[in-house]
Amino acid sequence: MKYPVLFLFCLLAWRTAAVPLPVIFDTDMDSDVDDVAALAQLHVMADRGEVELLAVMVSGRNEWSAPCIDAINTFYGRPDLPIGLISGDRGIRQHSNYARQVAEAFPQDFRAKHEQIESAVLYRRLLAARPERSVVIVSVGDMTNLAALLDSKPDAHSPFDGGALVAAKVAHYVCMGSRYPAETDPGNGKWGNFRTDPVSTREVVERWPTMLTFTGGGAFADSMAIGREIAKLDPKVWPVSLAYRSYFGESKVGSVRHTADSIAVLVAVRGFAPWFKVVDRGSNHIDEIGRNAWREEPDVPNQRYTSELNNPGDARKVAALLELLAMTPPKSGLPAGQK
Ligand SMILES: [Ca+2]
Ligand SMILES: [Ca+2]
Repeated sequence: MKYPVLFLFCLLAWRTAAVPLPVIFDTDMDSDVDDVAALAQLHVMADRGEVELLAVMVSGRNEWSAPCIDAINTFYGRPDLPIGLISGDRGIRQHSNYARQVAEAFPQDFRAKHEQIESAVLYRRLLAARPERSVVIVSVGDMTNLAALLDSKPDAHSPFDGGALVAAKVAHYVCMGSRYPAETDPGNGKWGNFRTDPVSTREVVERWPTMLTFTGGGAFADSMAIGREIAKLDPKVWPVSLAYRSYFGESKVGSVRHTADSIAVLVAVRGFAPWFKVVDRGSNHIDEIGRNAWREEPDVPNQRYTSELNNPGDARKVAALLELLAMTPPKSGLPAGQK
């Protein structure tokens, strides 16, 4: 991919916010590989002063997801970033074509050194310590942990129950899930984030008390696919390259993959302008197997979605930006002796 010089300049000159946005990233980090690019992009945005990354939560039951996350965090110079494990009894285990490979190939100490803590408890501890309406949550996996958070009871961290704690401390929740305006697949497939744990999905969508932005997948995210350039990086140096190569190698999907999770990160940190079209009238309805439909009535003021570009011709530009972010070296430097 060739980037025009002016475009590169615009990317790198992106205005840095005065105060980094405090972000908690909630990911399945198992079946699909776009979670890896999304986490890499958050780290790069943290290096640039746009984001303060507070924690990463794991929403699935694959035992390699957390060690893989720790390996990526370590690569970006944040080896002790807290990682929360799946909360409660719900949720599923999905296979991963990359999580174990990354966890075993790169330095990480998740099982040896990290606190083994459920996400709902970690959310409570982190939210209780932050200012009012300050934290941004981005979920790019199952909604299991967020349902457990809403259901949580007062504890040593906060006298509030989960719903009240979220209402007090969360400014904005950006949720990558499903397709818009509706997902109508009649099958029972466990895909798209809403179908993996539909009970939790319904609970979170019905009860979330602060601004909730949904971002779509499907053709929208396919139009901004990345991975071809990432996979050219040395997989012995770059976890993101090993992840994409492992994913492409075994799944035979091809040399690019959609950016559903990256789009959610971009919207959460940099907002909708200039690319993303917003629909704010209406509300999201989830059926018993986790299919969704956006309805104009009732209009729920704190729900909105984006699943379309203002100008579809910008898809290549957005993809180039996302791929470049995922390929930006850590501020802490590449591992010693490697380029
Ligand atoms: Ca670690
Ligand atoms: Ca995901």
